[in-house]
Amino acid sequence: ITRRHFTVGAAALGVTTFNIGRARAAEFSYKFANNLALSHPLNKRAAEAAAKIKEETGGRFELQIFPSSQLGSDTDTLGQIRSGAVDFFTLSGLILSTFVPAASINGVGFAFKDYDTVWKAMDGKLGDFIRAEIAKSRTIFAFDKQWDNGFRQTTTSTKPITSPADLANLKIRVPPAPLWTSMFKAFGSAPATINFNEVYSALQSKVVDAQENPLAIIETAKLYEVQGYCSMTNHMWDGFHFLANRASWEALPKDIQAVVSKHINAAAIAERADVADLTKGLQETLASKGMKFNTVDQAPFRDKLKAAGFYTEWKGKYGDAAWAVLEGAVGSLG
Ligand code: X2X
Repeated sequence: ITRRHFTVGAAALGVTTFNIGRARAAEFSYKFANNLALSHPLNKRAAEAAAKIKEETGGRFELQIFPSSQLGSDTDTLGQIRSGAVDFFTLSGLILSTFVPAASINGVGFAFKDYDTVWKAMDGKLGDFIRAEIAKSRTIFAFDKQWDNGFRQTTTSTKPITSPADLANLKIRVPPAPLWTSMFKAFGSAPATINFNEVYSALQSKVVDAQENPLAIIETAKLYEVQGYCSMTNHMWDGFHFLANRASWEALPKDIQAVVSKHINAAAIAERADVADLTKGLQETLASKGMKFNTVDQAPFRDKLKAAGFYTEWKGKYGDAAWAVLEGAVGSLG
């Protein structure tokens, strides 16, 4: 909370400086919030895009980036993007599902086998379907290109996860989204919903013994400091929608909108490649920091979810039409 007030205060100070005579302030100064460390490729590419947008608009548009949940947790920030208190927000589709239920559909357990399938789906019919559902909210919409979070792996402080039985009764942190809780309940775990900005301390203080995230986050959020095992479960692919508050967006002149969307979508594509590059070397890097890695056979994990009725339940929730779009992209899940 202290940090948050500090940041907002600093932004306000910038405005004050302008009032007492700084040469030129941006005509449009828009806030972009996200939950990741500055070192994550998402923030590096967003900063680069911000510089390009500033240049190409002749300084008329300024993108102010607030990393590391500085403006609040994901749950708080979802409220802020809906009200317009923030203008842009990168959010996992799964968390967005608390407002737009269909947006979690790409997170169904073990749906995606690889990145080729992911980007074909998310830049194609499945992504178009999700973006149309988001747009129906009228208050927010998602830019065309999704940013990568990654394939999620399971870390613990206690033991490696080698079979579904290892997940039984595990106190595992999950992000605030029903699909996550449902999936880990299907495994017999004891999932605890915790926003990302509290994950490090929850692991450190042993409120939970486990969490799951892509390697790029395990590295940039330093989760390896508080987790000893990393099991390559690849149980879900998760990505960030670059969300905009519609009223904020419509307040921009068309030429500025065009420059902003061009650079933001290009940054998303660049970020995907960055995450892929970073991820390649991370198993080795994290192992050198002491994490113990293991691979898993996914088949028994899928079977466990099937037997628990997980796929049937979620097919029912999304509806046959949406489920057909998902299966059209990833193959049969039944
Ligand atoms: O909260 C998480 O674990 C994170 C960072 O992966 C998401 O944004 C869903």
